Amino acid sequence: MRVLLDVLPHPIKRFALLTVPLGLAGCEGGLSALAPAGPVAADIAWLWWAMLAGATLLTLLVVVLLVLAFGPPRAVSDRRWTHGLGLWFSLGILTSVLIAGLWVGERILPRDDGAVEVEAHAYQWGWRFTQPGADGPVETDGVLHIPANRPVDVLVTTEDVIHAFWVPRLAGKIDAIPGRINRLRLQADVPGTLSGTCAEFCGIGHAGMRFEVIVHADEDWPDALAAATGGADE
Ligand SMILES: [Cu+2]
Repeated sequence: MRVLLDVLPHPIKRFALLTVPLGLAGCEGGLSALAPAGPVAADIAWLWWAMLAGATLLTLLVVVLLVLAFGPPRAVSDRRWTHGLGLWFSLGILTSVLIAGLWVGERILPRDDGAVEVEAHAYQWGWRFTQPGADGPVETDGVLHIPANRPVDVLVTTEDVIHAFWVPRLAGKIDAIPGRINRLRLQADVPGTLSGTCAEFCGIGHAGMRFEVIVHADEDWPDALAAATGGADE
């Protein structure tokens, strides 16, 4: 990094010093998919980095070609440029990213393996969750309670317009569609509180359509559900 800053012109150096820390700061925090808190999110974060690496290599190829185009003419065969770099290099990277995407997409699918099932019901503008308690379903507003270290399937639906359920540190996002139930697999490594949000613009109250996911130790989960009183008041 120091070497890079030494060779950069002064205005670019100042811009980089200002923007790089700000950009990296955006990768932390409650709604960052790059701070995974479970195996599904870890797979997705890994894919994100793989795609970034592929995009970086392709961008470097274009930049190098651009720099060479402004330099003195060189004797390089057309075949090497078009077949070697233009075709095989690009195709190799795009194929690798495609395979990685298919592999991760397959790994994070819900399976018929006895996962805990909870329901997420979206409305303008909030979330109502239903969890399986010892004495019947437990409804909560704005707070989803799940056990740690167990696969959880969230059955997502809505009563009005399209919303999207997203807990970036646990899984990808999935649409909530009127008249349909969509299933999303997630899993949390350790107990704690995570943030979730609606990820589909759904009207004037969309920006405030946040919710919490409280992850309990597996043995504490039944008691936590029994104590849940229906609101974000724990
Ligand atoms: Cu929304």
